[in-house]
Amino acid sequence: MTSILVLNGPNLNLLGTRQPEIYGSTTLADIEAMCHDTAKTLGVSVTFEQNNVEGAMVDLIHAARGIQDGIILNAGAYTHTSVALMDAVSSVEIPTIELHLSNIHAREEFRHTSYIAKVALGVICGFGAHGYVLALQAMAQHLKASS
Ligand code: CA2
Repeated sequence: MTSILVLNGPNLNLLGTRQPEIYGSTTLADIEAMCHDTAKTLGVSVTFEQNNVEGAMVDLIHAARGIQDGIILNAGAYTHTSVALMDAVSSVEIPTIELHLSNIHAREEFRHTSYIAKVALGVICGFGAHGYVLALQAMAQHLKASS
């Protein structure tokens, strides 16, 4: 079965508890449940992870090699700073969709830069928690078309 890693970065464990005006009131546990429901309808399997540590995220991306067919990556603030995550994504050669809850281009200037976008298949942002559903649909479609 096609398997997709959904990897979330720093502070996303706080979703639904603070700043609902920016990130909504859905918790990460709600999003995980949505991803598993969506995966079921798409006929794929999802592994859902969150980590606050950049190096641990690099390790999770490396561990996906040969196991996961696609990665959906909300790297949080590391999106805008991490050459290490960019290199990890390009080294494993697994199609990766960059995902954000908020529209990073409508926010502060420093959020307009993404190291992940340079090596990503595509980018989805601004649709809140529904973005995870959109990203899973897009990845499942991409993997089907390229198999
Ligand atoms: O919009 C997104 O998904 C972001 O990746 C979220 C990151 C931010 O640094 C990116 O620029 C865009 C921040 C995640 C922080 O999540 C919180 C959730 C609730 C309360 C505080 C932070």
